[in-house]
Amino acid sequence: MAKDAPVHPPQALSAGGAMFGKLKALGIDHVFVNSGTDFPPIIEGLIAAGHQAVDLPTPVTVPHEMAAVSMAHGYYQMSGRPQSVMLHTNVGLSNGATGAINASCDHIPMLLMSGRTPVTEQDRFGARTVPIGWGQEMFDQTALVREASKWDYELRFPEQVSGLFDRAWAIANSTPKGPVYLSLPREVLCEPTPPEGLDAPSTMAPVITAPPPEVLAQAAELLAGAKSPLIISQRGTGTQAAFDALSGFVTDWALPVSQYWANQLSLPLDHPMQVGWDHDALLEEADVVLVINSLAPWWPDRVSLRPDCKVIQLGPDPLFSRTPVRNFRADLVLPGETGPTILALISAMAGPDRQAEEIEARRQRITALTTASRAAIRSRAEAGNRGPMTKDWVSLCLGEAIRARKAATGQLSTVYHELGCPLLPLGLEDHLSYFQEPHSGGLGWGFPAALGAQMAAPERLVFATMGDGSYMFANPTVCHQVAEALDLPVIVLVLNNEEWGAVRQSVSGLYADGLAAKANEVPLTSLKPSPDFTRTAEASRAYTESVTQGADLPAALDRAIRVATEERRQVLLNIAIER
Ligand SMILES: Cc1ncc(C[n+]2csc(CCOP(=O)(O)OP(=O)(O)O)c2C)c(N)n1
Ligand SMILES: [Mg+2]
Repeated sequence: MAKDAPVHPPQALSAGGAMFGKLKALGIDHVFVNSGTDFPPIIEGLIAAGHQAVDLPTPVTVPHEMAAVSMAHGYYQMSGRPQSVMLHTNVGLSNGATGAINASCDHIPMLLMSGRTPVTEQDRFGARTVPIGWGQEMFDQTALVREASKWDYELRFPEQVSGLFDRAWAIANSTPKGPVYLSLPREVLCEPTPPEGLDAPSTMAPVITAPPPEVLAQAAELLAGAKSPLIISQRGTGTQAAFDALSGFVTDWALPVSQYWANQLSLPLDHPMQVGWDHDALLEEADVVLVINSLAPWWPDRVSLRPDCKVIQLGPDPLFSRTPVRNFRADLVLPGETGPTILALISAMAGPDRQAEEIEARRQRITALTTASRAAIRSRAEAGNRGPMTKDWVSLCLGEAIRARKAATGQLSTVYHELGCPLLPLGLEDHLSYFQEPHSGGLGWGFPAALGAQMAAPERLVFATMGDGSYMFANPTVCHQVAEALDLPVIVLVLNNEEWGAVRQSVSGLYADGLAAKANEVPLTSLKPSPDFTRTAEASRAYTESVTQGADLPAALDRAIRVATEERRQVLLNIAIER
């Protein structure tokens, strides 16, 4: 933020102001804020800190809490830099709770804070003034997000700011990473804070775990000796280095990789070992399965493993200890940050012998399989070029636009997906090119997460693709306002089928021959009449188009990309999708 001329001599900052400098010292660039009447010491303190020329993070005003938390989520995904979020008491926190559940599920570190309504009724600076002081008091405010937090506490005394923030930061960044929560009572925020430690980075280092070398060696032996191996990877490779290395490694050893329900890309979609999503047949014959950071690597009710199959689980929390029931086999576990652990496993594979002939035979078999499946995906997507069109057709066109842009200018793209563009027809190639909603599925995440990602990577093209239901969950007026305020030229694709299609499909999935499967109108799923979403976006001066015919989509995408890159203006395409 802009700093006014320093005022001398500096006054001790209140805890409300001191927090900001501390956040910056911890390496936090932004505080995503939705403020309230408990914020006077925070806002007053922020200005005072500016007057004292304290180095501060950029405060970002976000008019809904779900958007604020999800922006921090997207920012971290793109940059690897944890951010902070500051909300208003219990009511602001409950609006942000779904975002915290999503962040926790996706292992996204962040410092989540909300004010606590004054506990005192009089005779103390900061005490209650208006009826909400009583109305917003809770016995256990933290309970709203405790299950989504790795650690939580309340700031009890102003001199705790530095130490507690160090601890919060170090725990959030420890393996497995995740949100931490601190509540901030108004009276404490009003008190002067001793300066010690406020301008220093954390005195505590995060705990980064790594698998023991002997377990890595065992895993490498298993994988090298496998006749029918399978890798399942849902949450990406963690780092660019691991993304590149995995690609070469699975070619070298002819290891098929399934991206079943993936919410990040682990392997380029045109890679010969990339078997897509439908892995049941390979899984049933597998003798060794390597599960890379996958919460739900297969559908246990549909597919069973061979009794002698060995499963290796790799990732920041291989047993997903925060999930109450998850009984996937784990004969060997490789705990650690995904990127370095993949690299360590690849190094360990230099040890065992290779069955060269077997590997070559497998390579040919898997390559034939994936060549055929890519052709099938493409022709199915092409068949969706109708009016209204299929989501697969939108993915195919978007993928082509993204590759054309990269070829012409070198510009990279990222696609956010929330019931939006399906992964496989996109044909994406790059690390960080794809993010789907976390497996917690708290909708309303995609649009604001894309805004956060665009903030972190202004040089990228960022597409927020989502269903019409998901778009409405995202508080679209809020997201468009933020996009305009922060000059974020995100391209929004609303895949509009005028319904909650996923809910309808879930009914006919469970009751295949049931009444809903045969009904024309399924109760509790219609979103008709569909609002004219272009006008919601135009209210914040977005460039918009409605696309009803599949054949018109490629040109509309070209125009969208031109507006976003040349005018740096947000775009919304309202795309008619068949039911
Ligand atoms: C916050 C939240 N509320 C409700 C749901 C339940 N839910 C899951 S999918 C879905 C429908 C999504 O509709 P849309 O975005 O239009 O995608 P479509 O399936 O129609 O393509 C709903 C309501 C959820 N996941 N999250
Ligand atoms: Mg829909």
